[in-house]
Amino acid sequence: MGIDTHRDQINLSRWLIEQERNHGRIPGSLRLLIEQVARACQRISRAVSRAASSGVLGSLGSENIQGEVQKKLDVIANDVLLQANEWGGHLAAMASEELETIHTIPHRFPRGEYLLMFDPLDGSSNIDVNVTIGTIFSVLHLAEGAANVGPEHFLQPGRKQVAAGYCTYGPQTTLVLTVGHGVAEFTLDFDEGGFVLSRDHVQIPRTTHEFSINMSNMRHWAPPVRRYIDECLAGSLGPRGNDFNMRWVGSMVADVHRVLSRGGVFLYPWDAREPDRAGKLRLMYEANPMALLVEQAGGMAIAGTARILDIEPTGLHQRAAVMLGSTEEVALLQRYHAEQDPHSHTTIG
Ligand code: P6P
Repeated sequence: MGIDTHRDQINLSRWLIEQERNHGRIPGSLRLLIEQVARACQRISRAVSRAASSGVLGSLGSENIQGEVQKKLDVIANDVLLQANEWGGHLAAMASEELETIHTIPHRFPRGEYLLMFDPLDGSSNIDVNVTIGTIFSVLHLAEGAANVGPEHFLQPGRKQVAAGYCTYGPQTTLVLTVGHGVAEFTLDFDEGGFVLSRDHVQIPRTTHEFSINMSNMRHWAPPVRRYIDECLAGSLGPRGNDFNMRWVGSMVADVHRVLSRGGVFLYPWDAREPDRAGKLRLMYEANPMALLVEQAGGMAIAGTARILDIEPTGLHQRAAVMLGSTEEVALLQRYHAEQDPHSHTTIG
């Protein structure tokens, strides 16, 4: 007897309508915005899966505003998100890792109450080697009465996000989303032609024996991170009394999705080679959305001693140190940062 995999499937639209109608958790305008973002991710997923055959792998030979080599798919993904979201009437403006300043809504379209930020294609150094990459997005409310929206309106702490999520483009195309009441995971179903609920009420295990960090940077870490990783590496004979496993995909969406799926701790810490830079990852459209998802799933997300969601932003593209995942491990990291010699390096946050 065949297994009816489509019986009672809840698709993204139904889940969002239930959040709006049954729980009064989101207004219709936010529901429609999220649906537009999801449809854009569907289009990006198709572009990624056809990249080789359509000749859009590789670099453009240009750099983005971060001074990073721009991949063809970075620009394609960015354009898909801008075009999909500028006409809906839900947004006042958008900000992207690929754009130096904000993208205001053209006058021919109505303006809305939300601000959308995104990293259109995170992990793009993995595109050409067929490793999971993804889109990360964050939604804020435009301040009441704001007339001409500017970059300053985006500079809100992560705890103010009204929605956040990411979409992985890997063996499956998976959308992971929070609207502030837990985390739900949707998987792109080609028969359905859209995202269907694959996991609701996602919870990160409080404990883990798996850490995720780029070990090649070890000699450049601040003492608290070095102490934590050294103890993990010491294994069952060391102070932790357990052996630890390590995973590092080098694509934040892939590494964070693993943490959300089975627990773990993900770190991209401050690096002594760039002492004036808090970290590599960007606060507004990488650290903040991932931190909200992790906290909504029962985990923790810190930048050192500070909670990531409490960092007061000063720039659209500012960076942050990121340590997130299973609560017991992140709490230990936070303690080590609090204990560190105040005269040693102090990381921002
Ligand atoms: P590294 C991808 O370029 C990215 O921004 C994140 O997705 C990822 O976690 C990190 O950088 C990987 O950095 O230094 O290991 O290549």
